[in-house]
Amino acid sequence: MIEKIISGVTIECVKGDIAKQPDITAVVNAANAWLKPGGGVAGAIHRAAGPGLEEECRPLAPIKPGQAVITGGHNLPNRYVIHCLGPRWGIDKPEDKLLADCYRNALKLADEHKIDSIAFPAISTGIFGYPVEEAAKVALKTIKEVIPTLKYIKKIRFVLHSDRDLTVHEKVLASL
Ligand code: AR6
Repeated sequence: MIEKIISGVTIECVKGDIAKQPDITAVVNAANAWLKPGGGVAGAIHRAAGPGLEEECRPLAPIKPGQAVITGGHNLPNRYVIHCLGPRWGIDKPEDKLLADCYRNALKLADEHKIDSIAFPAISTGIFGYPVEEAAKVALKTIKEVIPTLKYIKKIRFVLHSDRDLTVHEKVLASL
């Protein structure tokens, strides 16, 4: 686990499960356009949240790549879920702009809801095929750019699923 403080906001990278972050107010879902339970992060979040989440999501769908929408956390230990649709590598272009939009829009939405802490998975780097190091650079660069505009968020956590993804994000964070 490493952390870095930028303009009073703590950014940290941990290995773990995005659905098991009880000390965080909002967790981010790497969603599909229809906001349905799927594999990976979306599967873990919907399983832990229960069917009420899918029900709340239905009228909000479909969403576009780069977009973010907010719901309650239902049976998750978190008050909110922010659902982002990442770009599919090689399909939704330009991938870097759309991925940056996810992080920017999620942080903006969280701050509008006076959320103090938010946890992100590595959006698009699983089923959507975005190379993890490229994705980590886009994610952390965008977060650094957005931080000066935030009023309420004090903690931003990356929850990585593998040792390799953790190492990549730690390296990019250290070089920020
Ligand atoms: N906690 C944290 N990270 C996880 C977890 C977890 N429980 N499970 C997987 N990861 P993905 P995407 C990592 O595929 O690429 C879904 O089916 C995973 O190893 O969840 O944006 C949706 O329905 C990878 O590094 O999201 C969409 O159709 C990262 O989280 C599609 O997949 C993202 O992997 C979205 O694809």
